[in-house]
Amino acid sequence: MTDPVDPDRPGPVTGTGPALPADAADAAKRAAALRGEIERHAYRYYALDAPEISDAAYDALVRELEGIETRWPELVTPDSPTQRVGTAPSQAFAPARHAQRMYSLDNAMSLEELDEWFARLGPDVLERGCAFVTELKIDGSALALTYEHGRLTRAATRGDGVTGEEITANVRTVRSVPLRLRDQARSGDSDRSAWPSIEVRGEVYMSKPSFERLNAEQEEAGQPSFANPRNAAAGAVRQKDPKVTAARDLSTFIYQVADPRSLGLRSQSEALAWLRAAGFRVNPDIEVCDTRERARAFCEAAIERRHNLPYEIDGVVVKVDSFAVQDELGFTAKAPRWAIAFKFPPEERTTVLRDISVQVGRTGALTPLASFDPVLVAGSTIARATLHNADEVARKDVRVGDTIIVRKAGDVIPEVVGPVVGLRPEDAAAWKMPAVCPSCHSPVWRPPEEVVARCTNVACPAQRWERLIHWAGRGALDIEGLGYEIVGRLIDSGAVCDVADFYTLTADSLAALETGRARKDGSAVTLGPVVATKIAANIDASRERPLARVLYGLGIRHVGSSVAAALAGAFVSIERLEAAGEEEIAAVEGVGPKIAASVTAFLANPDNIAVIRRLRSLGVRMSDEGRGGPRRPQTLAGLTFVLTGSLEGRSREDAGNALRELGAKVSGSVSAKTSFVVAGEEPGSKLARARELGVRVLDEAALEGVLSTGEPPGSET
Ligand code: 3BA
Repeated sequence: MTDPVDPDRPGPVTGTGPALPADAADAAKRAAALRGEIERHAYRYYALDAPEISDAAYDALVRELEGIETRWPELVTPDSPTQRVGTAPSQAFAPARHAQRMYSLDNAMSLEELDEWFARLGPDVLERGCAFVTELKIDGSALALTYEHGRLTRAATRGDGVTGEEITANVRTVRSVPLRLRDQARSGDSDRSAWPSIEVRGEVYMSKPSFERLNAEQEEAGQPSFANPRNAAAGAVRQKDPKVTAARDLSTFIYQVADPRSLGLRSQSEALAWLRAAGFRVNPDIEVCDTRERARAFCEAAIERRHNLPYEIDGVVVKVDSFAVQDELGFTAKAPRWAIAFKFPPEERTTVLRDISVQVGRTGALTPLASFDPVLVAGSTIARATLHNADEVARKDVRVGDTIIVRKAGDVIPEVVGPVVGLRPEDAAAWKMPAVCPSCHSPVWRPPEEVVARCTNVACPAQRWERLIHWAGRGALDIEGLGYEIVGRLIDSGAVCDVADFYTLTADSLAALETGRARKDGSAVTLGPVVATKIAANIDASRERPLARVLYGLGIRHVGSSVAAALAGAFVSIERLEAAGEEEIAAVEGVGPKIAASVTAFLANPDNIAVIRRLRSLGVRMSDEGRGGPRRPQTLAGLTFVLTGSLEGRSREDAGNALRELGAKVSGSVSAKTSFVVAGEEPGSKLARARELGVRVLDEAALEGVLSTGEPPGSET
């Protein structure tokens, strides 16, 4: 679903969707109805993972509500779905005292310890047919949510269990956190004020895919990556600016009602069902176990299952189901006796560190990389891991020749835990960041306050290589065929030095490029006309990419793809961005002073300006002017279109660009991955192929419908 609060999302699209209500009274009614409906769909999407309507349709509802709230600001309520971001950034975090203490959990570090816990419960409890609830132990950050009169009034971290930090503004941006409780969960009369004050607890976490995406973005922006999803989530809820939290794609699983008896609940399983009905996201992967054997089996099975889940877990929490039995068992000084955290054995392996090499990034950042004997860890073989920076190498004190412990952070990213010092060879020397760049031998410089050392040479071939690759990459100008090999060859041959040079290449000059391989007779193998023609066409097509991609492709520090989109939306053409002052840039939603300074510095550099001038003279557009204003919502993202035959109203190229602007991919050939084929007059073989593969076919009218509304084709076409 397109994020209704994404700071990068363009504002309401005027001229589409329902007209505004006639007067304030109608508007109030419509806004209330929209809020109810949006909440219902958000609940279905975020809590139940079962959306009823398309993302685009959902967006349309949010947009309509935004439109009404813009026209009648007095109708904005703090719990409106449009208000997830908007509260002023908090200063520090105020202390938040918990209504009931948040205990910790005792750990069982093995199945034996789990059995000991069962034994400690005592025969009385077990003989009375005690049931257990087993819950996956989400590896996130504990969270307490307070609702008054059914409305979210406070969110807090656990802190020391008595007092946490107040992080309400940030948590409001997490879309699985309901701003209002669902009425279905409340027994009795319909008056909202009849809700008792309620506190619930759970875990806020970042999914594995979101974590990987975040780290990729951090890298793109030249920022340090996060070690694991737990740190990323904990950091995200403690941001000064809720917009940053909003951009982090956090989720929640709620598992506890602080005072369940006040709601008439009698067991943990009832509490979980209540939480789900009240609108919270509750992990479905729980089991009510009649015997300890079943609970034990759930724990054992989870050791294997953990790798297949989209979020990280670090164990299983086993709880006595009945609150009556829980009350009998009570608490120790720090934890309930009626619950235990079964912790997974860590998946760590040892291997031998063979080398610490240094990689040069496109911004010149030097990153130490550990190479070790391949080992199988948590389901896959690893042989390399980043050591992030020199401080990290020093802190871990890993040396070439060391036996090292390796694991996977978040079960995906290889990580060096540290050396086994007892096995260190006598001659192993501490590692130092080289004083010169491994690629160009220019001096390395590390600013006093920074952890990252950089090659100081802008003309460094390794940096240049990475910069050129970045320009051609997926999120940037997306020029298929320009990978490491060919770009490397183009640099070596002297054909390409900066990104503008790509646009001086022709099919002929590319065809003659030597690939570095030789035939038996010693003659050089060249790229050849077929591949060359394709690449030349791809380069040509990239001239028309939207401004956001160009800005991202330039590789300005701190300008990742979402910042690039914000800048493109605000300035529309590179000329206007060049003309803008630093303050004006800093004022753009989602930008800010640090990014603005970086953009201004980039544009103040005559070399960069020269490249931009050349790009322009070589036909790269760098402007969204005449493309229907600011960037349109990417409602067709993830869909692939193929155009065939001639269209009456516009050229195929034009239609392709219009589809791309809505986020679609436009391809030249039909495959099983094609979402839609648009068939004009005299379509030819692509239409036949589409029929063969069962790919849906649109006529020109349907295409125009898609382009004007921005909605993906409905199921009727
Ligand atoms: N259940 C963490 N504590 C949990 C309510 C008790 C508890 C947890 C849990 C104390 C998870 C300690 C912090 C805390 C709420 C105190 C879970 C998880 N149950 N499923 C028994 O998934 N990480 N953590 N949280 N109160």
